[in-house]
Amino acid sequence: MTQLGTLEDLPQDYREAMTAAGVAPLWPMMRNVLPHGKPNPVTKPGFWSYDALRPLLLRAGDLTPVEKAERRVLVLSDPGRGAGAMQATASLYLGMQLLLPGETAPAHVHTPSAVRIIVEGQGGFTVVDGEKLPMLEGDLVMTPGGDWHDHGHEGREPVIWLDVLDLPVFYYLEGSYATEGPLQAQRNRPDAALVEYKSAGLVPSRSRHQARRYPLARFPWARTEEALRAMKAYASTGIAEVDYVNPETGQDVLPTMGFTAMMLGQGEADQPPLRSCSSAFHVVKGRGRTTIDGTVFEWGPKDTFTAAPFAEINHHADEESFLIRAHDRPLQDKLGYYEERAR
Ligand code: GTQ
Repeated sequence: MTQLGTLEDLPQDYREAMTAAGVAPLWPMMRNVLPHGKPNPVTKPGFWSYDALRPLLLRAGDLTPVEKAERRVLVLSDPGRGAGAMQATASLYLGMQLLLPGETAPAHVHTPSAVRIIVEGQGGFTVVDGEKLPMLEGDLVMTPGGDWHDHGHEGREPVIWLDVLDLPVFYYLEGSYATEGPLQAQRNRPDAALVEYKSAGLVPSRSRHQARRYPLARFPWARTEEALRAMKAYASTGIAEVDYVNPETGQDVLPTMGFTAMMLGQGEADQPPLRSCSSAFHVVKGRGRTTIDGTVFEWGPKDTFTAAPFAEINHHADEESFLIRAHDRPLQDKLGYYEERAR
């Protein structure tokens, strides 16, 4: 590899003249902006135990009424970016949100998309463009960018969910903004998971039905688990994995973010290929440990952990385990560079 010139190689008066002219030499920074072979991520592996987050979140419920918060959320900060970072990886924002019985989180619409993975509680719901979506443990509930949404709670215990947003991408583009509005009128019917998209492989007849851009906004966990168990029962080797897709197109559920549910049997290990996307793993059920670039995380139910692009990931399940992996592979596919490298 050629040794490139440094800033110190240049005379002081020339450096000052460049600064005054508002320019900088590329060559001392060449390997920073274009490292060889693979990127050099700022993102570090992160781990958030639910046992640590839960009491902090409940305390936020005492300290800050929802009217003062709009969204009562603790953001999971990437250790590589440090305390206060509003992101978990370069592209993924993760936040734990609390809604107490009787509360509502007001309606708004924004450019980033949000996906909720329900962690605990009963009676919570999200309204997306007038469709009322129940939030049951493990469900994946989508709020695509540009869709009005508000949250409500008809139950008796706190409801907690994990928000996964592509907000860092929109923020980087200086394209992150929201509009507020009144609570939405709810259509008096169950959501599309219970009406139009009850069975894999069956969609409303195309001659009569105009599909929406995001036809299915809730993926009930019970169906995901059932699909994974069936595949696992007949798999000769390896873990079972399913991708969440738009039932009308078969494509990823959102333009930027993808979601994959995984089932590992008791005692089973998994060594995924090195992927160019970053990942956030949320444990729906089970126990095990995952090594990410040499850091070992012991995980249990409702814990969350992250991996940077091209991280070396080794999973081991001590018990039968179910995880949901959020990632930015759909965005990287569109940018034309998603890559998997064999190990
Ligand atoms: O529920 O609409 O964690 O707008 C961050 C921004 C949740 C939400 C977040 C949001 C929301």
